Amino acid sequence: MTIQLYQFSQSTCSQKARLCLAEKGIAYDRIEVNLKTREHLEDWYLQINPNGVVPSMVHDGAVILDSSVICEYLDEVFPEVPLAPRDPVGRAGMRAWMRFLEEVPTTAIRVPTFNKIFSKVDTSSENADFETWTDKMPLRKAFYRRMQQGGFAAKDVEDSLERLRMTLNRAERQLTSTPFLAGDEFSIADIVLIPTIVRMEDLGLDEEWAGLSAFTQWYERVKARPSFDTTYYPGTRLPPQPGWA
Ligand SMILES: N[C@@H](CCC(=O)N[C@@H](CS)C(=O)NCC(=O)O)C(=O)O
Repeated sequence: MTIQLYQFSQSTCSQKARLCLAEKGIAYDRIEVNLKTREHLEDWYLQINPNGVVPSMVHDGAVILDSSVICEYLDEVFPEVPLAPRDPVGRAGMRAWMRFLEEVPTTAIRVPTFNKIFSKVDTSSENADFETWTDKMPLRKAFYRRMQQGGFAAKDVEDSLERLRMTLNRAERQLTSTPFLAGDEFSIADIVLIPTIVRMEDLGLDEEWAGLSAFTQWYERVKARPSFDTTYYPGTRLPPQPGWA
């Protein structure tokens, strides 16, 4: 049995797959696809993943795409450490959380993340061919074009923060009655949320949950799990950099 994870260490989507593999104690090969040098847009990678995004997983030759799909696939194929409620209603609840998290905070966190990263390189020669490489993007062309080279507008950042705050408040309500998002046990729903929260912390947005005690306790609980340190090995977080607001 072999598993290869094509991933980028700092990408939140890759972190979801790594969290899942770590929770299940599955051995795999990590293959770094460098987003900074646009390896994900090279032909060899587009043949594996026509969306031109990471992660992609290859299990005994079968290509599995999309971080949430990868997590559910792993849960089906390696059920020894379950990461989903056993009853259908519980599973539906977990999936409803997953869809919400994919649509709302996962897309929202890209805006402040990209402003931090790209405002640093907007005048460099690395970005001079912006049009050329965004042209090759199967999935994110419009997003990058909207950002353009100077970063997203303040209004876009505010909209994103509103969506992140809404997520935190919704999670707080859930976590007041259950220790994890989908109930009593840690599940894929928690995995989908964790990388966004880690990224918020890295961007200095952690004061957003200062008054949310159930949420704060949840975050402490998930950080104490062995899978957290395995996933966030050195170099995986965005360090505060000189000039960062
Ligand atoms: N729905 C996909 C989205 C994957 C995705 O957006 N990956 C990002 C990194 S988190 C990426 O590869 N971005 C490439 C880019 O921005 O050019 C998944 O969850 O796997």
